[in-house]
Parts: sequence; C-alpha cells; structure tokens
Amino acid sequence: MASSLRSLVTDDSRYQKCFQLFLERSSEHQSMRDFIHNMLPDILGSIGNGKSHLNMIGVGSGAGEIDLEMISELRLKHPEVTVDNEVVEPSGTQLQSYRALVSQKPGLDHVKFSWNQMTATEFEEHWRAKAVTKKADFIHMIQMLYYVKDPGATINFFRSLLDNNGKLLIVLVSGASGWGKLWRRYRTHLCHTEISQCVTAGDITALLDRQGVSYQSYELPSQMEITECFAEGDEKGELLLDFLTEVLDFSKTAPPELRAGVLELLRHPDCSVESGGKVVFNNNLGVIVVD
Ligand code: CQA
Repeated sequence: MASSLRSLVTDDSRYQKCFQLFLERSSEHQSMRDFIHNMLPDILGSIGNGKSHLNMIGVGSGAGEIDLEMISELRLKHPEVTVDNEVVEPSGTQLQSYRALVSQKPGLDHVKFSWNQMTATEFEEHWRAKAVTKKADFIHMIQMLYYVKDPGATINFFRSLLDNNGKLLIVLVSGASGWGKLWRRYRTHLCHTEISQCVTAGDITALLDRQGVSYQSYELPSQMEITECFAEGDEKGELLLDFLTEVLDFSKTAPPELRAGVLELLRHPDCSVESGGKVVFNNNLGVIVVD
C-alpha cells in the first residue's frame, strides 16, 4: 500500500528548507567527515594499482562538500595522479553550488570535472547509449539509493563500471537507526514507493549476501536532535517532522492517530535517547564498500 499523503520530495523548496535544518540539527556531515578522514584513506590506498590517472564517479553529489573532501584524501594517497570526476546530480541548484565550490577551492588543478545534470537512471541510459568503455576506480553513492526504482539494479549497473581494483562506496541510514525502526512500523503509511524507497544499509548487505558479492561494512554513529518536533505548532519542529516522515505538512495532513503514533515512536527508546530535556534521534549511518 502506498501512502495517500503527499511526499515532501514533490516540493523542492520545502525539501531544501527541511534538509538545511536537518544538517544544522544532525551530525550527518560530521559523521561522514570522520569516516572520510579516518577510514577512507585505507580504502582509497587500495585502488588504482599504480595508475597515473584515476576515474571517479559521484552519484547524487549534491553541493559537493563531501566529494571535495574525498578528493583531498585521494590526493594525499596518490599525490601524482590526475583525476577524471563524473558528477551525477539531478538538481541544477546543487550543481551550481558544487561548481562555485570548485572555483573557490585551490589545489584542484589535477581534477577534471564533468557535470551530468541527471538522475542515476538517466546517467545509466546515457552510458549504455554511448557504449562508453571507460572503467571507474572509485564510485560513491551517498544517501541516494532511496531515490531509484530498484536499488539492487542500480548497484549492479555501477558495479559493472568498476575496474579490477575499483571500489563502490554506498552510504545509507543503518537498519539499526531510528529511521530503520520508524520504517519497520510505518512504511506503508509513509513510504511513496513510486518516488522513494525506505531502504537501509542492512537491506543492501542482505541483497549483496544473496548475490554472493563481497563487501566491507561500517556503522557510523550519528545523531539528530528532534526536541522541537514535540512542541506543538513549532515551525522548526514541523520542518523536522516533514523530513523524518518525508511527508509534506505531516502535522497538518496526517490522520491524528498516525501523527500520535509517529510522535510516540520517535521519542521511544528504540529510536531516541532523552536526556536533559533533549530528544536525540539515532541517525546512525551504514557504509558499504563493494570491491
Ligand atoms: C530531494 C530529495 C532528496 C534530497 C534533496 C531533494 C536529499 C537531500 C537534498 N535534497 Cl527532491 N535527500 C537526503 C539527504 C540526506 C539524507 C537523506 C536524504 O540523509 C536520507 N534520509 C532518510 C530517508 C534522511 C536521513
């Protein structure tokens, strides 16, 4: 059963407001930065096999902040290489921010950026139509597999682009996170399966296990402060609730029992820790590295 509520994804300007507030209230980007600086260097060290040129693909790169940090670590591991970076991102606004960031940041002369304003599925169609034979050394898809029709098929396509030593990095919310708990209970009420999937890192590792594909996985601690969700009528609380449920104007449009049930689950110990008057939602991330 698909949700009869309207998906937040259908209103990009509201989505961006929710997303900016989410970034302020959560440690999502910091958790990714910690991973990039502590764990990623070893992963990047194992790619390339001594080549002087590396191909990279960022799928759903957003405004590029995280991509550029990965490129810096790549440079530290492989100081002499040049990099071809294909950026795949459907939002023109995000791509513009990414381009602006690149033009402001020194030390990127060794990187050639190719801008693909399109979805992952469109990129796949283009790649197949052009019969490109270029192979990739490093591909990342961070918090984006929710937005493809068939996450398994998308992973298989991008795996097929990997060179021998290549690595595919996937980041999704962890199955043990508050998101995983929320979706287990309310998937049918909240999920707009024609737009987005309630998929966790645990779902993907189960799928890779069934296919016999080998991978390494990591759990990254991350939190999101959601206290304002429980102050009735609080504007920021409503933005956070919309983001959590991915429903546009959740408080105003959800049936009262659903709203009450979701609010109760959000502050339940399965999803959150309450202390000092603050409610902190478990936003743990799952990272999967496929080789
Ligand atoms: C649209 C859809 C999704 C977006 C977006 C625009 C998005 C970020 C920015 N703009 Cl139309 N998605 C996103 C970003 C971070 C993130 C998640 C999604 O962590 C995953 N959510 C779980 C579904 C929240 C943790």
